[in-house]
Amino acid sequence: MPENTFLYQLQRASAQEEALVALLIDPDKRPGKSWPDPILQLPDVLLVGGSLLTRGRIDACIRQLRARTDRPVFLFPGHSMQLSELADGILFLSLLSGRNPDYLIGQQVVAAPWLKRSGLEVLPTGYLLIDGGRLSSAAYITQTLPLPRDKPELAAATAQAAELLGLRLLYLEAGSGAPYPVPPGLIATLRQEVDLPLIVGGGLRSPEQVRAAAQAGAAMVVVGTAAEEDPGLLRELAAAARPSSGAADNQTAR
Ligand code: 1GP
Repeated sequence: MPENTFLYQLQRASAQEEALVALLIDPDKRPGKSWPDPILQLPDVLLVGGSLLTRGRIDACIRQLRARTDRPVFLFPGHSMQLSELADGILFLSLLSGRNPDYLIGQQVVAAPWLKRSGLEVLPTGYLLIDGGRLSSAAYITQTLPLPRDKPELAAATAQAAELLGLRLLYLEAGSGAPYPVPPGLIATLRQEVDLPLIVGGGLRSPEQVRAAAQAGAAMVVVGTAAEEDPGLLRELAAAARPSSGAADNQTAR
């Protein structure tokens, strides 16, 4: 695995108790230009996308981000309409927790010819919705059921299928703005059962929750809503994800 890939960074993070930090930028909610510049230096990667975009434009959002930060930008597409060659890479998601063929393979077929030519780093990712305490936009838009949060054996079987199918990452998603993030116990179970880096997002609002996810085995935590509401909070959340580098970040980001 070439060391300059983002997949390599995730694999390395997977072996540690610290986690990388992703800031999710939904162009509908808070466009690229409205983020304070120092905040955009904090995450290891910027994810751009959303379950449904009504106004925001991916290209315009990435251009705004590029002008203000050198952080890598990866697409986190809710749909094959959310592609852009301005990004560095893409989480190429297959919604394995659901049984909607369009999100398991249909959107991917539409996107594949473009992606093959794009030069983007493609990260084959099993996407698992986990019940976060309310109906999420992702579950509604895809018309799929999330995995129960108290049945880690179901999530583990799904994760093992992802690994055996050859996917390289798993994204455990409680849903944007979820009342409850993915339970640390469930993260820990998957960490034991599969040898894939785990991305964990949805409902992470406090340093304690972020720390618990990192300690349970997340290779990367994703923060969206909490930072949209209070961009300054990202500094604390990033320090909780990777305490050994938190102090340095605090100094550069002020
Ligand atoms: C959603 O995991 C992300 O896809 C982020 O969720 O907005 O709750 O941080 P939040």
